[in-house]
Amino acid sequence: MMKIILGFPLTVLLILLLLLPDVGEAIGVCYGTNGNNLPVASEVVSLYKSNDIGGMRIYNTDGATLNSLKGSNIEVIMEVAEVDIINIAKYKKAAKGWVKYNVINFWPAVKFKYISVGNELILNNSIEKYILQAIKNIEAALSIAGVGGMIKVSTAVDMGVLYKLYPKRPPSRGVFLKSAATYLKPIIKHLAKTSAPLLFNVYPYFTYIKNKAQIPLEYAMFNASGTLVTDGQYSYNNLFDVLVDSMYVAMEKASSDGSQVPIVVSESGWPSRKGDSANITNAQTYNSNLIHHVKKGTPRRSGKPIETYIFAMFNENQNPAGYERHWGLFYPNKNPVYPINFYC
Ligand SMILES: *[C@@H]1O[C@H](CO)[C@@H](O)[C@H](O)[C@H]1NC(C)=O
Ligand SMILES: *[C@@H]1O[C@H](CO)[C@@H](O)[C@H](O)[C@H]1NC(C)=O
Ligand SMILES: CC(=O)N[C@H]1CO[C@H](CO)[C@@H](O)[C@@H]1O
Repeated sequence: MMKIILGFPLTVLLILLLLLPDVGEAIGVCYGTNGNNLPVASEVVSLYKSNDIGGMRIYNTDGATLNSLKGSNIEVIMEVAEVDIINIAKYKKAAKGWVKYNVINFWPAVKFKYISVGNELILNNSIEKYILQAIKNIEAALSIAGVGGMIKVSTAVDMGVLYKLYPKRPPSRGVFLKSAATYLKPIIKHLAKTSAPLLFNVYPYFTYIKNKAQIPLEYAMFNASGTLVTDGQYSYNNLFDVLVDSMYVAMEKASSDGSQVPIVVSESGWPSRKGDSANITNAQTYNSNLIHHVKKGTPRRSGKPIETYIFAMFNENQNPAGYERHWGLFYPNKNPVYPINFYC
């Protein structure tokens, strides 16, 4: 009898614990620095902490940022800048230097999770042919430094690498453009071998504004209960899942072991001003729904949370004029553009 009386609340407690969200696990925010009025790095890191943002993507190797991140427990995606890629691909010594200076100097006080060799460099770029070798040289340098396999190395791609995205093609017909496949096939094969994810910048916003006649706004913002597209056994009620699953299919087609490579959503967001369907309500709706949605995975990877980084932390006044200056969750004065809860 006693056991049952004691056991009951314990069971309830356990169930409650299981129901608790894995706080801050899957959500990060991109710290873009294309503004001349942004807070200093130490204040930015404090802002991440006070908002329980557990991940940060940075597009540089700024020493002040890395020093501020020490001991913060924030997981970091750091970038190998475009200008450094060719050297790092050509010279193992350059890779070793980069790793020593930017990683080992701060490790393990800074929790580097991924290193992205470039951002959106596949297609139309003379550097794309160096990306895989740069990935390999950075990995070798990490190994020599004793942290091999602890920090995964990858690259970030945009939606432009996919051939005729939805609404032209359903996810099952997802495939890389030929010119992108040349570079991505060996990269995917390599990522499967190293158990690293592909970093994918996913913007339902762009697909929506280009196809408004076919895609009602609610489907772009996770706000629809109906079906946007039925694709064999899979049924989609939002555009984000369509785009991510198109990429999964393309990766499977590109390499026999492509299905082993997970996707990390390395950017996604919605502007709050100065663009088609860009206002605070829509941005808040998209980003809060995104935070909840990614816990559930996509139809083709159901139940598998997608690690996701929202673009971006701040409105950046040195981006091209228009909506590109209004992706931020915060104004440069650190006030929120709209309330958003990173707990789910
Ligand atoms: C390459 O760049 C040109 C000019 O900027 C653009 O028109 C074209 O769509 C791009 N191609 C791809 C595949 O991104
Ligand atoms: C935001 O835009 C949507 C249409 O995209 C519109 O329905 C809504 O009223 C707008 N909200 C505000 C606050 O302007
Ligand atoms: C119609 C509808 O479902 N609206 C919801 C869209 O998403 C926001 C943010 O989660 C909700 O507050 C709305 O109720």
